[in-house]
Amino acid sequence: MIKRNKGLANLTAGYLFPEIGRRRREFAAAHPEAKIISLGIGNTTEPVTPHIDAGLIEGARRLGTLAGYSGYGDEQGLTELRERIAAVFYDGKMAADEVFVSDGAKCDIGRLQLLFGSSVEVAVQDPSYPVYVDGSVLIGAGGAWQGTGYAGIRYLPCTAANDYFPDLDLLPTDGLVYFCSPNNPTGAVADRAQLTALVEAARKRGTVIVFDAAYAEYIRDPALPKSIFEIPGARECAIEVNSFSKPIGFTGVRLGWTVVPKELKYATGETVWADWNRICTTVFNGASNVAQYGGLASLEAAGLKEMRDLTDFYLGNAALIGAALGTLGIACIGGANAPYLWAHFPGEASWDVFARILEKCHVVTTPGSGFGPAGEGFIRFSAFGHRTDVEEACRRLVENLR
Ligand code: PL4
Repeated sequence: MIKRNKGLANLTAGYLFPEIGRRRREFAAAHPEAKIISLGIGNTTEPVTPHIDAGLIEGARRLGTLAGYSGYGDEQGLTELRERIAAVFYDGKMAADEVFVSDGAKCDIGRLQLLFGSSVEVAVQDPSYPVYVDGSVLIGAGGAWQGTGYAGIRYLPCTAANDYFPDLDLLPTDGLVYFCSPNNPTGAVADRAQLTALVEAARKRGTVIVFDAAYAEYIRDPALPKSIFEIPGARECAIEVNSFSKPIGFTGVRLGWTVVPKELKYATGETVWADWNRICTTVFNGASNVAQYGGLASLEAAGLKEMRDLTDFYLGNAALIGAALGTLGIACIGGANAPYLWAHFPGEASWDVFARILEKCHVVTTPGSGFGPAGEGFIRFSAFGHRTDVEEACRRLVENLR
């Protein structure tokens, strides 16, 4: 009989977010009267804003006309969109052909593993978005489960003790490090000095940084970098993944991009850019053309204003959650330049706190341990929700967790 992919066999548990959905459904079935509010999965809730929606509608309308119809497009994305992304998010510092439009950051994180194969040593911030670890395990680079983590993954603890920035002496040599800022799940944002140190360390060790900037548009402090490519030397050692999901509510529409600079090379001298182009043209057929017209509209002046207003709205939710946790005396970080808050429940297991909040408040959260061993004892609160739901969730937290 056919053999199972060893990477799949190595995965110990189900993917975190479906597990949260399963526990929520189980609770709802047992308590049909409960009006459950989710501050769990980071899923956008507000309607697509008018100018951007008009871009989507116009994209769909064109497809119904002889002159405007288009079939398969370039796998790398519409030239106009690549140019706009390069201009708006990278100030023209990255060339349009270094921008590869995708169907989302998560999908690109999965495909990126093909560049480096199963023998690369992988490091992740601990805690981190689970796709970095699970994707590495799937491709065979993660190794076997060893109690609290995978043998082939280097977990770089990011805790209050190190200001949520890893010890760079732990970076692998000639390996891969996933780095997310603003961070999911902690909401911590690396400053310029920290990212400069990261780039210097990566270059010294021949390690590639996969920088996940999916929440960059939530940064309000102008001193904080939104892209790794603001840091000198990053062109030689970094790839950036990004997304339209959280800035404009395209979680369901599906649109993102990855930037691969042409200076990034393998030990053998070939460019990573050429291989990424090969992978994209081989196992990807391009993002939806309708989605790309929506993306283009978001990068016009009216769209950028809507993006700012929408991210302000979710940051307003984050402020409410932060205030509620403050009233309860629960220590937390994040929420100021990120849509997540990371709350500490010392001495308690994350899944136990998750269950307590669900039972007492009928509020779904995400257990910190699902993001890595250093997440044990923490709970992530997501700021994605309708304002009335967030207000009600905060009221319940304050009343029932005292
Ligand atoms: C649940 C750091 C959320 N089913 O929408 P994409 O693919 O462009 O971006 C996904 C993504 C990429 N990078 C980071 C992220 O946090 C996310 C989305 N994460 C969360 O609650 O942590 C949604 C999770 C979704 C998933 O598995 O991604």
